[in-house]
Order: sequence, then structure tokens, then C-alpha cells
Amino acid sequence: MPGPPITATEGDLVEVTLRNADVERGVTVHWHGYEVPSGEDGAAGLTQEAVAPGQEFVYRFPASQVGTYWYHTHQVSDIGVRMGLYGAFVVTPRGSPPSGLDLTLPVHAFGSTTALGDQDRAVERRVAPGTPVRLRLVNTDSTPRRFTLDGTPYRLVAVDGRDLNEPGPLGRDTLVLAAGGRYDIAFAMPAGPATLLVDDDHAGGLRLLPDGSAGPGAGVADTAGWPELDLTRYGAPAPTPFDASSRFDRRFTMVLDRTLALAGRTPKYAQTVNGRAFPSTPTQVVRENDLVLMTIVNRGQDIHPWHLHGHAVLVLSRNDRAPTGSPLYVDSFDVRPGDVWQVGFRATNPGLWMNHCHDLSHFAQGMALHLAYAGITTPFHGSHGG
Ligand SMILES: [Cu+2]
Repeated sequence: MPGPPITATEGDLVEVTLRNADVERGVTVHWHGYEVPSGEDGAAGLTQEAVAPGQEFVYRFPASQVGTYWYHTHQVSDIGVRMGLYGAFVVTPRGSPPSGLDLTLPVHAFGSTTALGDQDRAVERRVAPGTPVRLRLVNTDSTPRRFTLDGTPYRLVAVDGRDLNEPGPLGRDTLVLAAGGRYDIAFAMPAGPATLLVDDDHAGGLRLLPDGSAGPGAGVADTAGWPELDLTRYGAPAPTPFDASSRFDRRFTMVLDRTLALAGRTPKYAQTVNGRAFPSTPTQVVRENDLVLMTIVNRGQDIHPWHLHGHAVLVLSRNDRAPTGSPLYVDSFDVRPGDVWQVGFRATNPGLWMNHCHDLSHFAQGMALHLAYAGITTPFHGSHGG
């Protein structure tokens, strides 16, 4: 654990064979954030049946987007992902291979232990001063993770695989990464150590040490009080294909809440969308090329990392305020208690898609629905709940 990193070059045809050796409940591979054709999306019951022990399934799709993504099982995912059925998926631009140090760091909690990549303790690396460094941070957990980088200014150059416009220098800032989300940070290796911490945990993290330095033991700052970067004010504005004042073909509102439901005669929590839990949530229907507005309201007390499959969404407003920084295209974003988000997308990827909370325990408690292009139905059992 995690699964093997999968890398490709822009324009490659990616072919991956998934073979289930012994996972009784079945497995699939979902390409989180990647705009694959619907049949390759790995949503068990919707775009394929789960792969049973002894069976296999071949995924094929073009690597048409560059950036940092990840893959994970989408069958009983609240258990499967938590136990380690995930890995990183990175596509680099054709003609400009990564230079310097380019590290992909999926972060994952195994019980009370945090793993960074395949290490569960502090990792040290020697890096020559001046080397270009890119760290690809992936939150594979169900709750937000906080990252700080001590020792050098840096830039947050990409969010959810998509480049930001003119990202400025950061320093004593905290980057809060939604469950399922990715941040790429970049800097030139300084003359002294640079330390990446997760949730201010000084026992873990990544220490980059310049050649010839004294090594570990150098003091690492207490980063717990560093303020959170507001992504909606970071970077510079740029033209977008549509904005909040555009004429939308479809408008959907999703009010997220928690309620009690009866399972037989036992009350248990349900995480609901507009008062209903999956599979009772109505399917959202769009037509190809529709411009779609989604308004997401969190009326509960939990953070809901929202995730639409197959499409990146452009953030139009958060709590009635339009972003003033770089255009922000995301596939995983935290809708915090009391938040109202407006996001939009052009429906250009026909098929059937999950639209759900990526806190996978909430997902298992019903916080999900389907987004369907008109006229498309599934030959599979259809009642995929996670
Ligand atoms: Cu949730």
C-alpha cells in the first residue's frame, strides 16, 4: 500500500488491467478527477459491475489532461479505500518531462498513523540547492488535511490537476486540502532545509536537506497557527468560458444535511441530499453541451467534500462572494457547515456519473446521486451506493 503509482505522458493511450485476487466484496478502479469516458469511470453498478475475486477488467482511456490525479476502488469504497485500495495517477506534458525533483505524495491515515507515500515516518531526502522541486500532494482520506512548508517560499501551482493563473509566493500559510483533492506546490531548493508537514505533525512529513547540511535535528517551525490560504483570493483573474451571470441551461440545488433513518427498527444516521438518501435521491438529467449550474448548501454540522465524476467544475461563488483570484477548476471541494457554493460546468462528457460526498462514510450513508445525460441508461444493477 498504496497501489503502484501510474504515470503517463499527455496523449498516451492508458491501458490498465485490474485483477481481483481476493477482495470478497469486489473492486473497481475509479480515476478520481480524470475526465475519462463514462464506461471507464469505475462506478460499480453504474458504469460496470464490481470485479469479483478471480475476475478482471481492462480500463482504456486517452491521457488527454496533464496533472495530478489518483485512483481508488469505488465498490464499498468507505472500507476499501480506507484499507489501502488507492494509488496516484500523474500525467506529464508531452515534450517537457519533469525536471529536478518531482515527488507524488498521497497522504493517508491508517488508524492513528499517517502515511506519506509509502512511508509512515519522517522521510529525508538530499537535494542540491537550486534544484526545481515539485511536490504533488494527494488527500486520499475522507477528511481535510493541512499542509505547511517551512524553510522556503513556494507557489501553489495546480489545484486538482489544473494549473492556476499567476500563483504568487506563499510562506507561513496553511494549505487545507479537501478529501480527494490535490495540490501541486513548486519551489527552488533553498540553501537550508525545507520541511513539509501534514497537520503540524513533527514526527512525520518530508525533510529536504541541501547537500552537506548538518542533517536532521534542525528546528522545524511550529506551523499550527499559520493562517489558512483562501484559494478564492489566490493568483490572478483570467478569462473564463462562462461566469455567474451566464445563461444556464440547467440549475440544480443540493441541500446537504444529516438526519435519522430507520434501518429495520434501528435508528441510524443518514447523510441526505434534499432530504433523501441514495438510492432515493432523484437523478439529475442534463443534455450534451448544457451549461449547468450547481448550488450546494450545507445545512448540517459536518464538512462535505463534494465530488462530481467526469467533469471539473468552475467555482462561481462561495457564500455569495465571487472568487477574486485565479479561475478555480476543481473536482473535490469542501462545503463546510453553513457554506453555499455555486459551481458550473459545460456538459461535454456524455454518460452516467456519480455526484457525491467524498467523505466515504457519508457516501455510504446515502449522500450521493446520479447525473445522467438524457437518454443514457445503465445495463448494470444501477443501485450503486458506494
Ligand atoms: Cu459528506
